[in-house]
Amino acid sequence: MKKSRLTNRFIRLLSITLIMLLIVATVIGCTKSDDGNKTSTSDKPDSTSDNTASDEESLKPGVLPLVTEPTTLTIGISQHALTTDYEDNDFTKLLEEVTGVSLDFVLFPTDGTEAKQKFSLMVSANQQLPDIMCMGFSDSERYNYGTSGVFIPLNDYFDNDSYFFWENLKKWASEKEIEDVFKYGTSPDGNIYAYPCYYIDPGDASALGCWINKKWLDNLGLSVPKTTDELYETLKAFYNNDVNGNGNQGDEIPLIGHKDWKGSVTDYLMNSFIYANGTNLNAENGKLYAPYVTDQWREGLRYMHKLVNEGLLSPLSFSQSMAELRAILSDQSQDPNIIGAFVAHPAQVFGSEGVWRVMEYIALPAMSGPEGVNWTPNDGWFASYNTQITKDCKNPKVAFRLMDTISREDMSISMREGVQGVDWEYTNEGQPSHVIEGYKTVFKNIQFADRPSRWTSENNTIWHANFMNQAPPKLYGSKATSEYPNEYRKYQMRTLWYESVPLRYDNHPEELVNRLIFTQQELDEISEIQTSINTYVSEMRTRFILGDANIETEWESYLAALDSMGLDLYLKIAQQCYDRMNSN
Ligand SMILES: [Ca+2]
Ligand SMILES: [Ca+2]
Repeated sequence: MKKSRLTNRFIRLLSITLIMLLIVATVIGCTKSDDGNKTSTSDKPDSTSDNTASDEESLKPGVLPLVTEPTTLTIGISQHALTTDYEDNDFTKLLEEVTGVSLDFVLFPTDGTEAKQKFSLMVSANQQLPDIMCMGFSDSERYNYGTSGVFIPLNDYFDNDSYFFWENLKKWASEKEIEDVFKYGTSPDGNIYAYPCYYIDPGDASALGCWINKKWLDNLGLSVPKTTDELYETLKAFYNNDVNGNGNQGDEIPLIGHKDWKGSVTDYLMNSFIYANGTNLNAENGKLYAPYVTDQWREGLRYMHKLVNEGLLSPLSFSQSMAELRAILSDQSQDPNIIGAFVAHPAQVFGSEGVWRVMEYIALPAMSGPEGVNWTPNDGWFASYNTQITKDCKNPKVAFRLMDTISREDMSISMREGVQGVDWEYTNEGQPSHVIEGYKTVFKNIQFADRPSRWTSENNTIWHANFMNQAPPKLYGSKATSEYPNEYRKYQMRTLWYESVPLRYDNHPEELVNRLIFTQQELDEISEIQTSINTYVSEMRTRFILGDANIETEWESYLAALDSMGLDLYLKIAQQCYDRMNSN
């Protein structure tokens, strides 16, 4: 096992914290001039240097308020359509009260692209930048702004000025998760240019699944399919019979999906042949390979082509949007039901009102393929890196500690849920909040008829975005589930969704290649290759499945095309990047 820099940092932080606690305990009431353990400051000028010694005291990590002298920080943020006021705002006021820092806002356009353009123009025009920029950038954009000095590195601040961040993550996240938060936020030069936001719904990363009509299975006296062969026989029975009993033998759609988030029948079924998550590469024992040139991939395509060819898998799955599938599934007037099995997130396709039809469905596990493969694609739990301290910040230490304060557990929840005691509260009712083992209720929403959810309604309670706050999966999953308006909605959310999470959760190979942090030079070499390969693979798998390309006669030319696009070079650079990311 390699020992990571993070672990060292972790140990160092722990010792610093302990030493500080001891010193605080012994020197309370003494003068502050002997602050011998004060750790290195940044090389940036610190405007508090002329402040009184009491400011130095309050600058110790974990001590609030952060300042005793009037201090103002500016925050650049994209204006959210639902946030009516940022300054006269409950979360802003809470933050000001707790930290003692006054906050001013510089509002950027709501549209992400326009917001980035505005920021880029400010940089090139050498305009004064906000102290803190709440804006997500791509890995390479962030790296470029970092190396050109627009954003300052935060590494030392995590070592010396971070308290609540560690308190929250050590309580709720595993060592591996914490390691990943830093691993994927570190630029190729070793610097951390953005403050992470590790706010994760535990079920979402493995949400790709399939749901099947149990009523139809019962009508036919069939058991729940477990293998690709059994699934084939089941879908065939749906096709051949008037299984919904309306006198029409041909109106049933045995299996359908959609082209948007978590709607890919291709991804669901390919994982019965080989691990597949879109066009991602796979890894085995540290060695990368492209799943889409393997015989297993080809077998998967053959299987799905057979389903389409025999009318068992709807070709609409590859072209329709999630909203189009929802229109079918949530249409209360359409009786009887016509869909046998679907790949989609139940919370999305049944709408929020609750429809009777949900009661017919149950969740399917991943189907075992001919070689026993039955993975569930996993997107991983990745932090967002969406807040930066700019070069114009005169007081980066206070700016960083303000970010750190938002990471405190209760502040983190308030940023998302609203006012503690009004919109949410801690609870120890002891009921399981989530069906994944180990998730216990920690907090819950307080519900009022006349006060809708803060997150989805227009208000000046929150910023309607997560920045700098932390809810690792264990904390996110500790929120008690809500009351539901009717039994359909309850069945949809509890049984179909939450209770089926364990079927998919953690059902993936140990090594995943979800994120590769390329250097600019590597990107220059391969970004075009990568784009054309991914586009081609996506197009061709659909064409093979639909029979628009012939899996028997055109497979070799497909492989040759990938060769000529530069698959070897892409794999070589990807391997180099993967090795670098796993070496320190
Ligand atoms: Ca039928
Ligand atoms: Ca029928």
